[in-house]
Amino acid sequence: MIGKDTIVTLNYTMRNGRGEILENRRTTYLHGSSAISPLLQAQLEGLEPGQTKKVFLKKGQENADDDFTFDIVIEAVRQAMQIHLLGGFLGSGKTTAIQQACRLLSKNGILTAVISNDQGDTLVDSAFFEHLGIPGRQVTNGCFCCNYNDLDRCILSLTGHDHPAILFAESVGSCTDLVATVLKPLLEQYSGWHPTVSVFADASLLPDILEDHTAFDPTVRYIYLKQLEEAQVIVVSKTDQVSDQTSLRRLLTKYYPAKTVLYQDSFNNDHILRWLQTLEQLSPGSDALPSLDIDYDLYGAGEARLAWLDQQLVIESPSLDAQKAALTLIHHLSQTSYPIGHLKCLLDGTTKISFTPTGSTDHTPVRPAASTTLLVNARIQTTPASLSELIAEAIQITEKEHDCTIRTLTASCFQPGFPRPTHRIP
Ligand SMILES: Nc1nc2c(ncn2[C@@H]2O[C@H](COP(=O)(O)OP(=O)(O)OP(=O)(O)O)[C@@H](O)[C@H]2O)c(=O)[nH]1
Ligand SMILES: [Mg+2]
Repeated sequence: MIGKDTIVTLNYTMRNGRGEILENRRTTYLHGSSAISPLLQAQLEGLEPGQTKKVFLKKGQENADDDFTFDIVIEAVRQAMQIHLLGGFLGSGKTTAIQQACRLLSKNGILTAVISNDQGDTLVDSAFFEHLGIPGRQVTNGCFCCNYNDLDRCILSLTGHDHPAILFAESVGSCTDLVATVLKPLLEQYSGWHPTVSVFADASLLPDILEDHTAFDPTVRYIYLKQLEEAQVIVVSKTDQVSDQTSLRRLLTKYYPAKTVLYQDSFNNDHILRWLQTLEQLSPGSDALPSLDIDYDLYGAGEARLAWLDQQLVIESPSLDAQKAALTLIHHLSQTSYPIGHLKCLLDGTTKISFTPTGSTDHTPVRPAASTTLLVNARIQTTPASLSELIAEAIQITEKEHDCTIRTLTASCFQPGFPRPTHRIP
């Protein structure tokens, strides 16, 4: 039955006051949104699939310049989706958890989709989701908070085209204050979708962050801690990489005694199902979720300590060493003495290779190839100038070592701008 936050597919014929047909179309919209006239929506309330109705927009109403009638056939009505926001520092395992969740859910016939987000615009994560066949959209050139209207457009576009029952929105890893700037606005707009927020943290890095033994700048650590503070659920990821789980759990209990904490190996199906179940059982509403008390100057300073590099490369090697050369190039980048947030690369549009503050767990088989493409997304605590230098040097050394040619197709290197959220609900 059509009601607030249902997704409606209908066919309509629109006529003017003289009875001439102006439009004859099929459309899908979210009931209660601004996608179509509120007066028309009000006349559709309560209808079921298969029902027909003539609805009216009279001259003068909502600036109509004529009397319009719409003959409507309701084709489908369904409950809108659940939307799960994922936050957490760079490289903490958000994309991996989404990938595994989508795989498991689709096995059960549950449609999923993803919105990726980044300060840049040539994203490894988006290309990777596309390669996996997961319907996706992206919010680029800034975080969800500062581009809330883009996020909203992506949500509506996915609901209209791909009809996901569960939508994951992965926030860029340098972002925090999600509750005030994204979750609460979503709750106001789409309360029926029960939006949730999980914050991921790498099990091997987390103790160093909590105990302040990290190479990251104090302002970057500030962002990390603020992310955890606002979590509805903390997902301590990559627990399969940690031998002493008892100390880890003790530490989390000490710092976050009141939080729901999940210890997760995202390659374990049971762990992913437990995470999804936990999200489903969270009570809707934002009462229990206070907005952060946050110093935006510190937050902005933390983001500005990180440099962003997106570079698309083509490697050509007459001796069929192109893929090997790509791995060598990544290896040289990973050897930097600057603290790595996330160095993530996509080889030939299919294989993702990651280096995080705790190293790499990816094993990439190489095959002989005369040519290969490599997309590099490097998020490293340094300046854009030294990050550009770093990749230029790595390219030069790799070309010599493998007697190959490396061409740059596109490149951008920058610092994130100061965070200015579209909405902030205290
Ligand atoms: N062993 C293990 N590796 C994991 C797990 N979760 C993520 N990883 C690895 O951690 C690296 C980074 O994971 P991503 O999922 O890309 O991290 P992310 O949070 O999406 O990173 P950004 O989008 O850059 O913020 C990849 O090499 C993953 O394979 C896990 O539970 N266990
Ligand atoms: Mg990611």
